[in-house]
Amino acid sequence: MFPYEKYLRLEMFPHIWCPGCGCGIVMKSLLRAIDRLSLTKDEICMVSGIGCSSRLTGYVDFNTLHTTHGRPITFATGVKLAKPSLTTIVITGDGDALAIGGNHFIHAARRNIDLTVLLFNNATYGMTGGQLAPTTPTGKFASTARQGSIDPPFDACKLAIAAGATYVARGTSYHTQQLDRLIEGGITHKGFSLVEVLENCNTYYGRPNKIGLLDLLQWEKTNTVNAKAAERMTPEQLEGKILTGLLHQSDRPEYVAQYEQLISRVQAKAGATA
Ligand SMILES: Cc1ncc(C[n+]2csc(CCOP(=O)(O)OP(=O)(O)O)c2C)c(N)n1
Ligand code: SF4
Ligand SMILES: [Mg+2]
Repeated sequence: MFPYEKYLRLEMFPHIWCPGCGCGIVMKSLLRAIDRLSLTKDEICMVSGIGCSSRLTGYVDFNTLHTTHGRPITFATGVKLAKPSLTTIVITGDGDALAIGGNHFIHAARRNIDLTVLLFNNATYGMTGGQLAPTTPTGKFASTARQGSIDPPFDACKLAIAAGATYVARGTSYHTQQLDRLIEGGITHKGFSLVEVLENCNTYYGRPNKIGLLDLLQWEKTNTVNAKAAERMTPEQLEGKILTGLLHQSDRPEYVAQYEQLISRVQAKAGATA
């Protein structure tokens, strides 16, 4: 049995998550990935925004910052610039990262700043009662889309790749072993990493859409295909499927390292002219 307690602030329990919520599954995956990397608690800083998923930083025993809605990447950027040795992980929801925080998401990817963004995509604003998110599939119901959404949803991974992210992966709360590896890969990658996780909000997404918890998990299983397996499939077989696994990895200069070089250059120049 994995010793989750080792990484938890048990005094903060019971947690706020509904029975069956995907957030706990993803948190456990994150803890297993960290354990496999043999990182000490002091070497990690986790920064979250506001939302059910963002509540995670209260429960885990690392350096943690629970910040404001849409701004965890901003705070994490400050942490990383001030102390580059910290492995800095952003815990964020689909509303937090892609709606109110969308601009910060794009520009951190563009800068290729060495953060790992763990994006909990439950296709809704869970914490505030199931409003329409930029990830809610067209036609689905939400508390602000009583007749079904007419909005097309974002693909967070495509957005991150287009903006310049250098590690982009997608997992689900159903495929937990795959998710462990994707998170591990994101943390070890030097540069902006996105790990999007399709997870369930059985309360505020499932209920208005009349989808029970098991069917939500079944959906994650049957509607996703690993990108490697997809290479051997026909367009007809891939129709309607969402790709999971490592979707993109590239190598280009990381922002904090460049910033430190810039400071050294300026200091050397100032020293030479003093
Ligand atoms: C500036 C600001 N605007 C709005 C809110 C209200 N609010 C809190 S959480 C949230 C949405 C959360 O959705 P998401 O980020 O997807 O997280 P989830 O709860 O689904 O995990 C909103 C709109 C807020 N706290 N602050
Ligand atoms: S409202 Fe949804 S996201 Fe929030 S704890 Fe409940 S199931 Fe999870
Ligand atoms: Mg959400």
